[in-house]
Amino acid sequence: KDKVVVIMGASSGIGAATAKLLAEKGAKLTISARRMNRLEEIQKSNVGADILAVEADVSKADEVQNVIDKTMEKYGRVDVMFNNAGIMPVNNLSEVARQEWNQMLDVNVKGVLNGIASVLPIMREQKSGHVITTSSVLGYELLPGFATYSGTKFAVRAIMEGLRQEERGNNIKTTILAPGTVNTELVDSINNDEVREGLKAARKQPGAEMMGMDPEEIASAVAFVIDTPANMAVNEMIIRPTGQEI
Ligand code: NJP
Repeated sequence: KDKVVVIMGASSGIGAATAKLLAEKGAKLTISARRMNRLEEIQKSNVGADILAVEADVSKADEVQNVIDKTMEKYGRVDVMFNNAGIMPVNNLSEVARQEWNQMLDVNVKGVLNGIASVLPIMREQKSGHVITTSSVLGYELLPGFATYSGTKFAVRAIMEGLRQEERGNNIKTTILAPGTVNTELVDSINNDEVREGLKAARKQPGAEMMGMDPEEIASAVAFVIDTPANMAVNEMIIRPTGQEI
């Protein structure tokens, strides 16, 4: 309650669900993504809540910095930075999909670094802050076809643990959020037709409810870590659907 929370990748899925939940809880929000129409829908469905919407492509450092500058203009502080934007245009390495590799590195890795860089000076000055970054169970495990995506999520985990070690003395908390399958639009970013349609079909199979979570369920976990007392930081959260193998 009352915390200033910036959510990158807030236009759908986990980010949008988190924005809605935190708005209900009375947080002061900045929501960001490329699709402004989606961000405006979130604003409209939470009339009375403090929600600033700022367009940004997380792979562009100046656009991420602008999100934080606008947040400072409106609220004067940043308590939580949620680096949640991500894409998953997976393919086997043999496809030599250079463009997909670049996109994944730009959004999933550099996007997170851009987010961290833009809030660190502020959080150090405040002598408090919390950086939450969405990795994945694939930041711990490997699956054929997902090697590059996994690589980006392993990288994010390393960056976040480095941040924890460097900034723990400055009262800056870090949380790595590592979900298993969440029923969001992420599946649409898969370029490999077979993988994408296979995953979509799996959502309709009997028992699918034990193999996938709703973004609202992940949002409640994010709200929990934001609410922890000052002396307690949940540094890693692996959240799988109960029936998921990897
Ligand atoms: O997916 P989705 P999720 N610049 O597609 C934004 C991780 N994860 O909620 O720009 C700025 O509904 C995009 O906004 P827009 C996953 O890797 C998921 O599932 O308008 N924003 C949208 O708001 C990711 O890190 C699962 O297109 C950019 C958001 O990112 C996080 O969860 C499992 C952007 C994606 O929302 C949220 O994904 C797992 C850019 N260049 C990890 N590109 C899962 N769903 O199963 C994309 O282990 N966005």
